Amino acid sequence: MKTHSTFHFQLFTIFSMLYALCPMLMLAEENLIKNGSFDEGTEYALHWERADGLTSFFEMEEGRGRIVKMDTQVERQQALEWNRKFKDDPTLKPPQKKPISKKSYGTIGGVEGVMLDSALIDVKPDQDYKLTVDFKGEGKPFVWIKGFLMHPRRKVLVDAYQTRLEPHSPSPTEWRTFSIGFNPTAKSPRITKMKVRLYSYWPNGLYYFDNVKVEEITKEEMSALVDKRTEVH
Ligand SMILES: [Ca+2]
Repeated sequence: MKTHSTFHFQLFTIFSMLYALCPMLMLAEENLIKNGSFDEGTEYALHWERADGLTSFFEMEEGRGRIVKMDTQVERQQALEWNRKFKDDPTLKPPQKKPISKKSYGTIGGVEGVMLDSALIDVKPDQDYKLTVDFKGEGKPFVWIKGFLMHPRRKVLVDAYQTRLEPHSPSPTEWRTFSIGFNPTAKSPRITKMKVRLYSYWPNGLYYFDNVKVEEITKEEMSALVDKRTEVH
């Protein structure tokens, strides 16, 4: 009998612990973007495109671990050439940045902009999502959600949906958190994959990103976010 009750007590303890852990486990699984904090990985952030070391950087910041920094004040030809070389061989050493004026439109920020993509994730049909990002910088970036569908004949993923988060009141020095709600399949039901694209352009300067998160939300949370978005614009 004694053994029996001990056994029950142990079961009870195990279930209580699991129950207490449950919200933590759910929170830990909530972010659909792999390595949204950029902290996983040794030399560079796993599950993200590689930063090229001239226009985009993985840097460490106290209290945040790894973050993404973008510099859009890089002479355009130099940035484009380096980008091509780096894609062919990411072990090459980045070149010294050529001096260029803050006001010049001959920068990468004046034309193409600087971008960095997450890995692709699955899209659920008719699911509302929330995109959140921490940001500070000298201008307003865009954080895109790019959606893709499988081309029925060519069997390749085709770009077919996009929406973007544009921080309404970013600060150059203080981290702030911004969110939007979105639903990739509301108007494009065949979308099956999506990714996040961090993007900065004008004015020329420095842009910083951290804690990129995409999570599933309820219809109620979605309406609240839509209302908030309408108020801002
Ligand atoms: Ca981080």
